[in-house]
Amino acid sequence: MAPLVTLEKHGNLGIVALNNPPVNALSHGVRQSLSELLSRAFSDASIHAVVIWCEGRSFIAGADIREFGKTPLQPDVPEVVELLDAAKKPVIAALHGTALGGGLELALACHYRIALGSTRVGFPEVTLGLLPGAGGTQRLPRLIGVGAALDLIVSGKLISAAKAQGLGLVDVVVEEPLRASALAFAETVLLEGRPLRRVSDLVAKLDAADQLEAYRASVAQQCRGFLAPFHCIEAIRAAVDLPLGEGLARERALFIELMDSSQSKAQRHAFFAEREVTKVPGLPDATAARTLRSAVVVGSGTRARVLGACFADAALPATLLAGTQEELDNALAALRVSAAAGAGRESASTKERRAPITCSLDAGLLNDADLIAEAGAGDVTAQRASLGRIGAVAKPRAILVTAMPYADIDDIAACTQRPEDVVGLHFHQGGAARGVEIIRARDTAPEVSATLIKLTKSLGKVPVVVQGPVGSRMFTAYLREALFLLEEGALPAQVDRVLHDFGFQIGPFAESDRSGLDVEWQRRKVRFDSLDPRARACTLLDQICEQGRLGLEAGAGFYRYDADGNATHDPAIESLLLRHSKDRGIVRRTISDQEILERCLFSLINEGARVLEEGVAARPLDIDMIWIHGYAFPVYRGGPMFYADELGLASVRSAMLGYAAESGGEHQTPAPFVERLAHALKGFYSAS
Ligand code: 3H9
Repeated sequence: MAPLVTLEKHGNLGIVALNNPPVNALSHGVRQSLSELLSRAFSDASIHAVVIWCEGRSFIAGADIREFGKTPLQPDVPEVVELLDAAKKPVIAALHGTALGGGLELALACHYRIALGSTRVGFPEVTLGLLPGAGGTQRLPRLIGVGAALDLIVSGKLISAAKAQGLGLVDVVVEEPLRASALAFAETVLLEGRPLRRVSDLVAKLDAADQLEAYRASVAQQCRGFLAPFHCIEAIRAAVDLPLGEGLARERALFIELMDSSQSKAQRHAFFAEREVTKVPGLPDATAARTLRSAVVVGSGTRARVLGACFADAALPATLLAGTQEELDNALAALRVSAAAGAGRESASTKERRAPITCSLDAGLLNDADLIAEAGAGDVTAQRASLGRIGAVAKPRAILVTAMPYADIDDIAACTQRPEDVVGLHFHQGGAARGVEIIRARDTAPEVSATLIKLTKSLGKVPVVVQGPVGSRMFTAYLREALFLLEEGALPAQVDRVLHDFGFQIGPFAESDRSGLDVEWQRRKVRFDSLDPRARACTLLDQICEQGRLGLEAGAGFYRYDADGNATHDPAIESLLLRHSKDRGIVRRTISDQEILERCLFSLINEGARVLEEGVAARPLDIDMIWIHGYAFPVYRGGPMFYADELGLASVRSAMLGYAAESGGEHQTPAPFVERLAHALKGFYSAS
């Protein structure tokens, strides 16, 4: 195996090179060799300046996240950073790819930083529930000012080399080849006798006395529930208030607090799950994707336009197939409106990649498209018939996509003569969220799933391959419990507040209104015969929908909405609830926030357990990714299945049994999988 770090001499320059693929993370082995070779270079009198650079596609992308939560091994990252800070000869960091977190902290302790133009730098620690813990919060505000440091550290965003140079974070942007440019730069530093510029010698000053408080207030809403952003602000405060040594100690204490927090554990879990989720069991990494040159979306309504826009954004030219001239005109007008709304808000790369999206009445287009999505049928029967017709005319190996979130995918695939080409696709939140479910049927060909993974990943989405709808199925169980709480005595605003306080952006009723109550109502009608007696008798959704209150778009649902879409409590809904409870013989009672939270979440978790047991989702991380990226489940709780494991399934089970005994409902009966795991004192993630 190639050494992780090497020291090479080039005249009077020392080149310390890291080689720890894929991203040169600062693993224990790297830290050990790096500090040994840096010490050697610093004590070698024939070396006058040192260049640090990395092999492979990137400079150092940070500490090795896989080591977090394990016994720390020396030297740690701060020790290596301090070694650099104390260097008595010029040290130049040569950046390319990404220089992130601990990697950027290391570069900040060097005297000069040069970078290729394509480099991106940043402190993404906050996205892992952490803060830069190797001097980043102390050195960055000293170098680029408190305001810019707050923006970079609290947002966790990456910036370009040009922007970093503008901020004074990077000294020079250089051309390829980086190594030669770095050596030339080091020679210039020596020739010109440039001083050792230590960031630690600078002073961090506030722009205004209340700058930190004002910043905290400005991010309070956006960072609600998260610990790390506020710890970042406190650490930056220490850079202003304290001498470097004390500031570093304060940063360390705050870092350790976060590292030990349940939030960081959950966010680190989410980081790895996001990378694991596309390594689908039974779908070899090397599965070749089919070539896609054009897509046709059958339909011209909202669902069809969302799909068409996603395909176009993924560089796949898309045509919406309208049924009538009027539908075509409406679709074109809607496309123009959304193009105008998006103009100016999208990045240059999005604009550059986007393929055209058009609308047509020509059904002949179906014969030649590589991908055909059915998004026009109003119900499952129509969907089956339409896909059957499409399957008969589409060319061989064309992919047939169904976009009906609650349809049985095997049943739909069976309506075509080519089930291997059929797959379901569901973009959460109408394409606005990162979550996407790729629903494969029993016979879906592996390369069909691989094609959709590739397509959706190119959009920056988090695709999850499942065997049937997962998110919508679990949402139904969650909403069902929330509806039971309404008939027992709660009001929509109370339930929504409790789930919002837990960390969801919005609660189940506001969420249902936003996505349109007709979706859930339709699903209820399709499944009515299989519902348990209590769910059948809980007709609240039917009553509300029958009044035309179909949610936000209709101006009323569980709430009433003003012209700007702001929700208000509606006395009509309260009267409806009182009447319904009375008719059902239910004596309304005061329900505690804890009961609301537990019953809603445990219903969600319980349905997740069934989904796993039936093999509809292969792994708990699939469900967690769907809920974090599709339903804004708070990432700092790691997703419903991770959260359940953190609570302990034995305690989830006993709380559920308690509620089942009180309300006499089957709905709070733990799923057999929960029972088994709870008895074995295992969790979803330690099931096997
Ligand atoms: C830190 O630095 C703390 C310090 O302040 C203080 C310390 C005291 N460690 O994302 P990709 C793996 S915290 C370990 O698919 P891309 C990743 O799991 C750290 N492993 O590639 C994947 O593995 P696999 C601050 C890591 O090109 C593989 O590398 N830094 C790390 O789409 C490829 O990753 C960060 O938070 C790591 N640091 O994106 C940066 N990074 O192949 C986190 C990646 O087994 N990393 N891996 O699935 C990233 O944001 C992206 O990986 C990056 C590349 C942009 C670098």
